Amino acid sequence: MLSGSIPWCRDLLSICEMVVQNVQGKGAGYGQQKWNGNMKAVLLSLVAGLFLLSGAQAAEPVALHVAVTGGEPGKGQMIIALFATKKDYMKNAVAEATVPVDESAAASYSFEGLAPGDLAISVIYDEDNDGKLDTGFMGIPKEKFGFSNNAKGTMGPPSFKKARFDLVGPEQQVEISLSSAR
Ligand SMILES: [Ca+2]
Repeated sequence: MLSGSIPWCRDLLSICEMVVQNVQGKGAGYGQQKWNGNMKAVLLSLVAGLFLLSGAQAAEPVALHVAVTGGEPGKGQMIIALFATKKDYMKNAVAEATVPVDESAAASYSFEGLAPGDLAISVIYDEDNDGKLDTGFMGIPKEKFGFSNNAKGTMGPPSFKKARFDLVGPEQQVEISLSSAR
C-alpha cells in the first residue's frame, strides 16, 4: 500500500536536497549555513508530513464477505454486526446487515468500504424475524448466534479479544458457524 508512495517521496526528497545544495553553493558565511540547515530541517519535515499523509490515504477500504452457516433452510434471518473496538463491542456497530436465510440454510453478505484494522463480528440467527435475539430464563438465548473466529463465551458473548481479527484489504472472507446456548 505504502510502496507506491515511497518513490514519490524520495523524488521530492532529492529535489529538496538539490535546492539546499544550490543555496549552500551560493551562501558563504556561518549564518548562511545555519539558515540552510534550518531550511533543510523544514523541508525534511515537510517531506515526512507528506509521507504520513500519503500513508493515511493509502489505507484502502476493505470488502468483507461474511458467510454464516447453521440456520434452518429458508427460515428466519441473520443479523450480522461489525465492531471495530473493544469499547464499542456489542454496543455500537460500525456496520450491520440483516440477511434472509436461503434454502441451503446459509446466509452471506458483503460489506464494502470498511476501514482496515481490528474487527469482531457477531451474528444473531433471528429465526422468528422479530429483529432481536430471543432470550428465555436467566437471559439465556433461545435463538442461535455466532462470532468471528467462531469464538465462544461463558455465560455471555466471547470477549472482544477472542472474537477480533485483523481486517486487511483489499478483500477478506470470514465464515461463521452458529452455535446454541441450549
Ligand atoms: Ca428473534
